[in-house]
Amino acid sequence: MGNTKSASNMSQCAIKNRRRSQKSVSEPITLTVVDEEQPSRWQLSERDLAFLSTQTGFSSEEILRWHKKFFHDNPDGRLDRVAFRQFYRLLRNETPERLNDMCDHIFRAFDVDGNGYVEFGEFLLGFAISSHGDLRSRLNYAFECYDLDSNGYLTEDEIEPVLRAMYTLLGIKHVQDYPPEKFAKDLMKKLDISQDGRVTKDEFIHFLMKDDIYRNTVNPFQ
Ligand SMILES: [Ca+2]
Ligand SMILES: [Ca+2]
Repeated sequence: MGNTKSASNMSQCAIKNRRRSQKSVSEPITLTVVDEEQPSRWQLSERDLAFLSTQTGFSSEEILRWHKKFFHDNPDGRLDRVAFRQFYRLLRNETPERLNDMCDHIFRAFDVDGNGYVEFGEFLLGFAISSHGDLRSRLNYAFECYDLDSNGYLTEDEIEPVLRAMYTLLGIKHVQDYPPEKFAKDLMKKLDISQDGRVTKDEFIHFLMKDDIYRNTVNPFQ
């Protein structure tokens, strides 16, 4: 690594439980890379690397490449919404017109601690899980995209605008044939088993694990 900084100055990985919906059975462990003293000159220790590698499945070399690119493009080590759009767009083969609206919802899913920024650890873990994770893990991230107020439940008025962004992402042309508000109503009926007007993460994941027709439109992480 060639890193001569003392261990106390190096980045520290802090494992945090997600702040949302504590009862889900599929809560992923996540991490934040923190260096309060020198946020613009973060370094990854061997320990950080090993931890990130275990969590994401990326090799140390891959993580170092990500790290270099991330900090080159974002010297303060974190992405706000605008920077997130620009960086995330590099990874998805979509035009900005299709991706931008959905990007803001994906941002919310990646910003696990809800501080308004996606830090390097959040980004790497979010990207790894949402693109390479198993279906349950990807749906776990998808749920966070829909939970606009991050209270652990979905309501119909949260589902509709995110579906609208999904229509744009998917390039669905004849929106009037099956408008997002109608889709949201139908989806809500399928999801809300207990019929109390709100959908838990377990209900969301359970239904979409089984129904690939709905899933193909609902899940941004195919
Ligand atoms: Ca964050
Ligand atoms: Ca909610």
